[in-house]
Amino acid sequence: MARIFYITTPIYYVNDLPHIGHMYTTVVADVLARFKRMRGFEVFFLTGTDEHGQKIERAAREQGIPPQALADQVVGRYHELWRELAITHDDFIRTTQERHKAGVRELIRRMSEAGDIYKASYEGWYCSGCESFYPETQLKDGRCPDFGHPVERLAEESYFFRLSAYQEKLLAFYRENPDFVRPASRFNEVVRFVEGGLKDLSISRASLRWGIPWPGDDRHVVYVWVDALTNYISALGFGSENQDRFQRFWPADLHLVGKDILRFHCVYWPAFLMSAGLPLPKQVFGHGWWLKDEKKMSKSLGNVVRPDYLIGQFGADPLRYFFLREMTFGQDASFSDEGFLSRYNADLANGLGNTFARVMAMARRYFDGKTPPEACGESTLRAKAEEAVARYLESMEGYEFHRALEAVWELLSAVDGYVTEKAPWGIFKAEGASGRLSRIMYNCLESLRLVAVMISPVMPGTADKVFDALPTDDAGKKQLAWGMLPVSAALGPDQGPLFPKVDDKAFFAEVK
Ligand code: ME8
Repeated sequence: MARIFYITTPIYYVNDLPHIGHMYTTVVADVLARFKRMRGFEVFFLTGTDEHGQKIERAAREQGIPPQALADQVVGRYHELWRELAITHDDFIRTTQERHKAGVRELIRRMSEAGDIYKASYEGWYCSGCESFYPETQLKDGRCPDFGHPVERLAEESYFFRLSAYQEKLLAFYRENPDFVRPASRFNEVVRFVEGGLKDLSISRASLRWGIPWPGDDRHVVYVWVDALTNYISALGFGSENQDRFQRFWPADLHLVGKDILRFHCVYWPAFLMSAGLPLPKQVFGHGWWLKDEKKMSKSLGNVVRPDYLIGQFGADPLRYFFLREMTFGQDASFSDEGFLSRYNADLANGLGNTFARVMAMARRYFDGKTPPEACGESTLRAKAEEAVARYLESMEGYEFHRALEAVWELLSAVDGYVTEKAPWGIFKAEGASGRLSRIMYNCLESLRLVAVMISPVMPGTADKVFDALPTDDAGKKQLAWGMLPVSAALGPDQGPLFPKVDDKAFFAEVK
C-alpha cells in the first residue's frame, strides 16, 4: 500500500498581497511535498486562501470594491506567485467556493448533533465605526485597534461551541501524542494554555455580513476561524457526495503554520474535530517569524519584504535555498538583501556552481564528453558521500532543513578537496584516460549526482540543470544509493555557469 503524506499550509487572508512570510510557509511545504514524493510517498499538498471575515470586508470597503472582487484580485496574485516559485500544490482551496461552504455546514451539523452548540449572549467591546466587536485583549488604549475609534460594551446573540467540555480530552490527547505539536517548547505553551482553563467559544457573528450564513439562521455568519480551519477537510470533499479523497488522505500528516496561529490549530481545531467525531491531524509544526533587519515586519513600519525583485532577477531557486538554509526551522530569522546576496555568492555561485563547473570541465575533456568508462567500488569520497546522504535524510525527516543543506555543502567541499588532492590533470598528463583517472572522475560525478538529488526538493530548477548535464534516468534522479550514474554515457552540452556571480555594487544599485 502506498505511503500517504498529506501536508497543508495556512490559507492566506486576501486583504493584502503576499509577502515573504506567506512565501516561506508555502516554500517549506513544497520542499517537504517534493521530498516525500521523491521518497515514494503519495502526497497531497494543499494551500489556499481565507476570504471571509471582518479584515477582508474592511479592506474591500476601503478600496471601494466588493469583497469578492478584492479576493479574486489577490488570489490571482497568489496563483502567479506560486507558479513563479515552482510550487507543486495538488489543490488550492478558496473559502468562498461552494465545496468549502458545504464542508463548513457539515462540520457545524455534526458539532450541533453532538450537543456542543448553544445560543447565548456574547458580550464584548463594540466599535460602531468598524461595526465590529473586539475582545478586551485587542483594544489599544481602550479604543479600537485599527482606527482608535471609541468602543462601547455591548452584547449580541451568538452561537457558542462548548470548548470547556474538551479541556480534559485535549490534555489526554496531548499526553498520548507527545509529537503532536513541534517544536516542543511551543507544545508546552499550548499545554499550559489548556491547563489554564478553556472558555466556551463564540462561533457566529450577527454584526458581520461577509461570511458563510449560519445553517438555518442567516442573521448570523460563521466565525471566520471555524470557517477557515475547515478548509483542511472541505478541500478533500468532506461534506460533499464524493468522500474518496477524504477517506484516502485524512487525517493530515502535517499542518504547517506560523507560531502566531498555533493555538487555533492545536486547541480549537482538534476540539471541533473531536466534537464532530473525526480523526485528528497527526502533527502541527509552528515555525518562527521572518524579521526584516532584526525588526518585526509590519505594514505600519513600512518594512514588509516582498522579494519579487529577487525572484525576477534570480528565478525561484536562490530564494528557496535562502529560506531553507538561513532559518533554523522553528526559530525566528532575519531577512536582508545583504544576507541574501552573500549566501548567493558564497554558497551558490562559488560553492555549488564552481565545484560543478570544475568537475564537468575535466570530465568532458578527459573522456570525450562522456562519463568515465570505469566506475569505482570503494573510496574516501564515496564514504563521505554516503555519510552526507545519511545525515541529509535524517535531517530532512526531522524537519531540520538547514542541517540537511549543511550536509550537502560538506559533500561539495569534500569533492573539491578530493579533486585538489588527486590532481586529475597530473594523472591525465602522465597516464592519459587511465583506469585510475576514470575511477577518480567517476567518484566526483557520482557525488554531484547525489548532490543534485538531495537539492532537488529545494532547488528543482538547478537539479534539472545538473541532470541535463549528467546522463541520469528517472531512478537516478531520485535515488540516493551510490553507483547509479552510468559509465561511458554522453554528457549533456555545457550550459554555462549554474549561478553567475553577482557584483555587490551592481546588485545594490538595482535593489535600492
Ligand atoms: O493567519 N514570518 O492568514 P495570514 C513567517 N488566514 N511567516 C509569516 C510571517 C512572517 N513575518 N507573516 C505571516 C492567517 N506568516 C489565517 C490562517 S489557517 C486555517 C488560517 C505566515 O495571511 C504564517 O504562517 O495572516 C502565518 O500563520 C501565515 O503566514 C498566514 O497569515
